[in-house]
Amino acid sequence: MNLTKAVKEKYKKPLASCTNEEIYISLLEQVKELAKEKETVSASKTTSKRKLYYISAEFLIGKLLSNNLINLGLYDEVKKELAAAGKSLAEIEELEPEPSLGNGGLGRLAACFVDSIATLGLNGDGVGLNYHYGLFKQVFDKKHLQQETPNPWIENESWLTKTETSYQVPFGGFTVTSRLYDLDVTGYDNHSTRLRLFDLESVDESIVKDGIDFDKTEIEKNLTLFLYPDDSDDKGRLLRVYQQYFMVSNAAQLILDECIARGSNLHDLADYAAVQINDTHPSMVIPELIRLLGQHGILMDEAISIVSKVCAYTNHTILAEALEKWPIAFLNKAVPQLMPIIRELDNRIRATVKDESTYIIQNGLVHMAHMDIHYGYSVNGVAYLHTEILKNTELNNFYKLYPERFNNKTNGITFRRWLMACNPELSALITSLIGEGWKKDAMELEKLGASISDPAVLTKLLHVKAEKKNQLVSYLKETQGLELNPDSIFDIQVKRLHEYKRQQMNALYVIHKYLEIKAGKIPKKPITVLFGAKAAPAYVIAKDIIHLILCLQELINNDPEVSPHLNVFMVENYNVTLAEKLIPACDISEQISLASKEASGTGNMKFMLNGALTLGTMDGANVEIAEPVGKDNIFTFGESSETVIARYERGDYKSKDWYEKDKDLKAAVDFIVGKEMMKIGQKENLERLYAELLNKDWFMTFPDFEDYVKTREEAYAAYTNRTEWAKKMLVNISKAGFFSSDRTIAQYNEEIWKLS
Ligand code: GPV
Repeated sequence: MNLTKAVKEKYKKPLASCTNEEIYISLLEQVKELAKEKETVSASKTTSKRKLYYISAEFLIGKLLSNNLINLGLYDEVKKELAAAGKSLAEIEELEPEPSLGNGGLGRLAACFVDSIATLGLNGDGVGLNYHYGLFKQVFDKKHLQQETPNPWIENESWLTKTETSYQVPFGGFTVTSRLYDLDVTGYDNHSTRLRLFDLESVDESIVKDGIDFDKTEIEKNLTLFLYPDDSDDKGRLLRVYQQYFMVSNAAQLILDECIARGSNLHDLADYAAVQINDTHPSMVIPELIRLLGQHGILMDEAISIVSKVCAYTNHTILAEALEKWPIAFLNKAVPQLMPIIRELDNRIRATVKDESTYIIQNGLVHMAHMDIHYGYSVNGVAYLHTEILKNTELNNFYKLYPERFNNKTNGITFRRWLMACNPELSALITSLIGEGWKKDAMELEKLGASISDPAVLTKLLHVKAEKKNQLVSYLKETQGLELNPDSIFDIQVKRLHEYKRQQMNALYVIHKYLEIKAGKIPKKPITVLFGAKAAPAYVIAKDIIHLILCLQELINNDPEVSPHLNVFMVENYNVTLAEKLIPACDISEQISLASKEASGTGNMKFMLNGALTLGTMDGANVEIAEPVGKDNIFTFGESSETVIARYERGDYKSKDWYEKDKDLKAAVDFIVGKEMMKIGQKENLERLYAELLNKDWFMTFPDFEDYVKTREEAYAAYTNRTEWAKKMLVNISKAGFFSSDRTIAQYNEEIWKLS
């Protein structure tokens, strides 16, 4: 790429005289063109007849400029060219809006997967929706409460390319027209693929009023405005059904069109297409494909058997409330054409399967996962422990019916974004030690083990960490006005706010530490506790937990006795961009979900890769991190998943008993409604949270509290031995190779998709 020449042609002036906006737009155009070329090359190179369609309601792709430059091998060159003209690539990157087309882990996983599909040169696309505002932007108000505002990301110049493809999507009583936008996804040093995002032709941004409010009944205008509208009321839930059907009907029409164009007669569809259903949001693709095959003259028996060879389902949670069940009335209203097919699918199960708990329709509700499992050829969990729990507990009734369908695919992350792009300093150190091979084969990171006793390497590693901490300090000062102490332990918990992830337990620790410092017990090394989390707009307790943390931030950081030793910050609007700054700067990674509840976690992998040590429960992928790094290089605590599952089964958990038994815990919990907090915070929020913990504590923070405090102290103590700590960092980095999404995707392909 020759940027100087490109801007000369476009703006008739030298690079040095261009504004950052002009350069950004020029870069965007250049990169888009190059990605498109790679796309054409990849498509012509592929030998696979079978093509993967990864359908997902979320693709949390993050900013694309740097990532694309890295994958195209242009990053260093462009950076230099810009620097020579007195321009900073980092400043230009700041201009790019982040497309927030996902909520959290599930959406980010889908984005990592598309990156790996492109890198491995697999014949596959991602298919989803083009939300205009994506997830809301989070702001904290003066009362220390979360507010939500729209987060527009589509500008005149964007990564999207409008295509000629458009479909009719029928709903009960009306039909809408769609439009496909493509977004090229570059793979590392090789291929490229596409994200296919469907939009609504009649979408109308002007109906968004106050904050993120809009008329939820105006489907013809609102369908692709927001990701996951507030689903706390029936109107929102119904809109969700409309969105899901819009997504899968478009996907199904696209799949059939493409397969026919590539030579399929539809009877052989399974030779041409594999569909991965990313959790249950795209589940209606099963009846929709059956319906469309029917329109092509294929009878029900055969259509069902074809679709069952095409569709595979990934489960991402065991939380009962997250397993989607739609009222028949909703489906009858939104998509009446699907209900007879869903009934037929259910009747066939009723005729052959005795176990009623597996039926698709029960008590007026359609169980989406049940449909996926009966009519898909593969069911996978996302980490070893999670898949075991699915097989032995949550989905045991299905496992007994179809043991051969169940398999595990432990999640992974793309090392391009989560190491090369966000931490070039560490990447360079790694390359200087073991060469470039790790960039294509992440398992080569194991070679770092050879440097474990090399003091010069350990010193460099600590220097990189210190440098990343300094960069974070400047960034948060500039962008959010936060004052962090770079010479403190950075202890970070960033992820969606959810009770099962237990940010409240971390906050209780903070209170405990505050009380200790007040009583004169000073920590050896200052501690900075960082949180980043959005709460679903209608999730009351989650918002109360944010309130608690923001009040603690106010109290602690302004207390001259405490703030030299302990600081607390909640960064505003945590998103992919912030994650890329926070993760490389982290010393201790908080992965403290209640054992059995976090299906996998993927932040845990990103932190490990960047040399943070995990403080975590034996949950999700933490289990698979603990195994290879060994007990000296991770801090685990808390009850086992067996103990937790058994207590839920007995149903005899009483949080108050634990509270009465442990005086430190009691003091921390009482502090929530004590006079210091009441002065800063809102009585209603604090009292509600206090009552919730004392009377319910559904995710059992109290039984784990004592061990959590003890283990966290051990981690802080270990930190003071810098050489030993650096060794632990190095072990973590060297064992991270398994968590590359290239490995995950290779396994999906070998065991599920079987693209040649
Ligand atoms: I279901 N996950 C998510 O982010 N959103 C969802 O709607 C559902 C699951 C997450 C899980 O909570 C994580 O444990 C997991 O790592 C991630 O999906 C990717 O599998």
